[in-house]
Amino acid sequence: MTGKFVVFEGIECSGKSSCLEEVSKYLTEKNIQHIKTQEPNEKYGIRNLIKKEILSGHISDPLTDLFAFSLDRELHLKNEIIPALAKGLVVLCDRYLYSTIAYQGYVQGLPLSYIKTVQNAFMRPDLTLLLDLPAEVAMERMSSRTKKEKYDDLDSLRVLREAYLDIVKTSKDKVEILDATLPRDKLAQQAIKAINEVLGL
Ligand code: ATM
Repeated sequence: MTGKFVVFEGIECSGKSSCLEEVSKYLTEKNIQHIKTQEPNEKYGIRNLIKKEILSGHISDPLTDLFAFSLDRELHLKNEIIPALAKGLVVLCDRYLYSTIAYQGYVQGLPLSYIKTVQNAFMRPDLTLLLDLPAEVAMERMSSRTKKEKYDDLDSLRVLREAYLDIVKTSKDKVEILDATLPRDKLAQQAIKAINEVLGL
């Protein structure tokens, strides 16, 4: 039996991580084996490098960013995601392909066709949950943060929100758009409903 690969996508403060945690709790209650993971990933040192050099704004070159995130993805798939799926586990992943298209394509301006060619080398998820949130609400949620990163401004968030909606419009993947303004428990219920469908529950 092979597992299922479920990805959570959305702009900052859309509640991806907490939704992923709620889904994980649900799967644990149901005795469904799974792993929680994220991109960029911590295990290979690339997340720290990306945070320090790229998300801080120290380096700002779209191609460098594309290849840094792609290297991270290749290692992540090979060492973690594919082995977990082969064991029949559900993989819950915070960010994946659409983040690259949204951030390196729509915000940083790399041609979408080029990014898609690079990204086509990677496996597709069984389900992508897009947590859709207006940029203004994300800004409000972000206001208590002291440390801001590269894309934590209203203009970028607006572009990113529209980018995600645009990407899913033409995507052939299985995607559910969830209303991320909902309270945490209601949002998790929507995510669980979509996952149950994919798991055949
Ligand atoms: P968080 O895991 O804290 O959301 O940060 C990851 C950042 O990396 C996020 N930036 N913001 N805001 C999105 C960015 N990112 C890319 O630019 N391209 C990618 O392919 C991925 C996976 C993430």
